[in-house]
Amino acid sequence: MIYDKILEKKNRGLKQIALLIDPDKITSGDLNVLLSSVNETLPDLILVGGSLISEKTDELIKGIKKGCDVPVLLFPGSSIQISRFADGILFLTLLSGRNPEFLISHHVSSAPLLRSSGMEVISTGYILIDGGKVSSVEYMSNTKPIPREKTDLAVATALAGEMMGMKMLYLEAGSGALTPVPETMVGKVKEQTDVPLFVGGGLNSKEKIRSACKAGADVVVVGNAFEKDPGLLRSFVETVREM
Ligand code: 1GP
Repeated sequence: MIYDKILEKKNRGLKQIALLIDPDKITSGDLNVLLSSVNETLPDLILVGGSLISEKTDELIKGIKKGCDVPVLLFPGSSIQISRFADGILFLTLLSGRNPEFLISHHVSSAPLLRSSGMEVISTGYILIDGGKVSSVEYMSNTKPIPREKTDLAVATALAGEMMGMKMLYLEAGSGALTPVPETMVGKVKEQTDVPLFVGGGLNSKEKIRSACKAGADVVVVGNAFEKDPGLLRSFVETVREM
């Protein structure tokens, strides 16, 4: 099971890196470059998802599965972004928001399909933090992010998610965030919770990745930086392995 592996690495104190691929943003040329780099560097996870529904998702996942053995998890923007070709799904609940669509509606709509697909479903508390500009998540979900300085609110939200039984937590500054989730916030959430902690949004340099890991992220997620330069994968994976 993918979750067991994530947990096991976390418990051994190993930092992990997930490569996020947006089906609408990747070209087949870039995918080939990325996949050959994936096979050399072996990131821990590949996440597939974006803000819009893409007809390319199935083909993209089939291509990834054919080209490498890294587990592929869906990172869906809504219940209709599900592909049965993935190994599993981050079953996201947008805990920072107050929009019932993203707290329960999409879950109900997609549950029967997920059950029949047989894919691994990993319940994940998704917490949006202000990353310095309006993110796609904020806009599409019609919810407000937690302000950057409200560490106590982020901690309380994360705690609530863990108490509700969520198996992982995800602090998200939004794709292309101007500033990643503040280190103090990552640190405090880490201090107060036990489940694996994902951190993503705006992690576009080795320094930022190192800081997120040091602050307490168990898994760092990178999307944009690889879209701009697939060649960065190697140095980012190496940075995480050196932690
Ligand atoms: C996943 O949204 C992030 O959490 C990815 O952010 O595209 O900025 O790396 P970037």
